[in-house]
Amino acid sequence: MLAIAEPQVSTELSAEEIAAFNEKGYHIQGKLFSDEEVEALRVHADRVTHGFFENDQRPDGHNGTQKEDPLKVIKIDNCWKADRTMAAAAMSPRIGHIAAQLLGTSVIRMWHDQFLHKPARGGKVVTWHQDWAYWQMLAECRTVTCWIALDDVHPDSGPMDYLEGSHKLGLFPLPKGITGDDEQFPVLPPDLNLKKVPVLVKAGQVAFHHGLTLHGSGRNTGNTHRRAFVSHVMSGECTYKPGQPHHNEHWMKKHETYPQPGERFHGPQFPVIWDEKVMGR
Ligand SMILES: O=C(O)CCC(=O)C(=O)O
Repeated sequence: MLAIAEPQVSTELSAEEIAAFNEKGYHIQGKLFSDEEVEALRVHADRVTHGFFENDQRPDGHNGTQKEDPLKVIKIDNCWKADRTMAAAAMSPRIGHIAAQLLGTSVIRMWHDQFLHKPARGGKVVTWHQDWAYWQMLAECRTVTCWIALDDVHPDSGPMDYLEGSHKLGLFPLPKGITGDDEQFPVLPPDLNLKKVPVLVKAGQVAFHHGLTLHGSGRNTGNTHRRAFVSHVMSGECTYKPGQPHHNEHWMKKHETYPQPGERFHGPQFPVIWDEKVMGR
């Protein structure tokens, strides 16, 4: 396991950066993970993809391999359970501290992580969506997605695009094709006249977005992989609202401790990754 040393870089945000996140719905952070850490994450993500697990637990979900479909966007959920290096990154206090400042809260819990691999010259379209649309078992939209780039992202590698300010427009209906299986990017409604911002980041940088920010990504037509390790996190204030199925609901009930409807999330499925009282400097 690679020890992801803490702290390595400053994670203190300025008031201007927080105000810009509230205005635009995203925040692009400089390099939070070193080249050595990124390389370790690539190696460990590859191991998990091929079924080599360090722990006695498996990830919570794996959508298949590129052997079945070379264009497939590989998605593996909750790698943190299977691999200690991936756990250290998904639950890094660097991520937790920044997320806490963006959400204006003192406690951050893991919602779930996801390794995403859009292969070179492949990887279909991830259609426009809002993360919280899939997470209605969280009663409050107090979430941030922290997208850790494991490769430099180029204009032709199928970068994620944000629609700036879309988080202020409320919840849109759930789209079809979220799984990265679309052939083409759907045309945006003409009245959605928002700036499209491509996330062109270097490996080790982290892009943070609000749970209501519309985003998606096109095909990877380039010659390089586009891998990302994503830590989806929530405020410690979030409460459980049953109704819409989610894999977390199934897995949380495998433990002795999990929230009842209306209670705050707690229990081993949702580890605390930042607590200002304990970890704040
Ligand atoms: O990486 C992508 O193309 C999409 C990622 C995404 O939808 C997310 O992390 O919420």
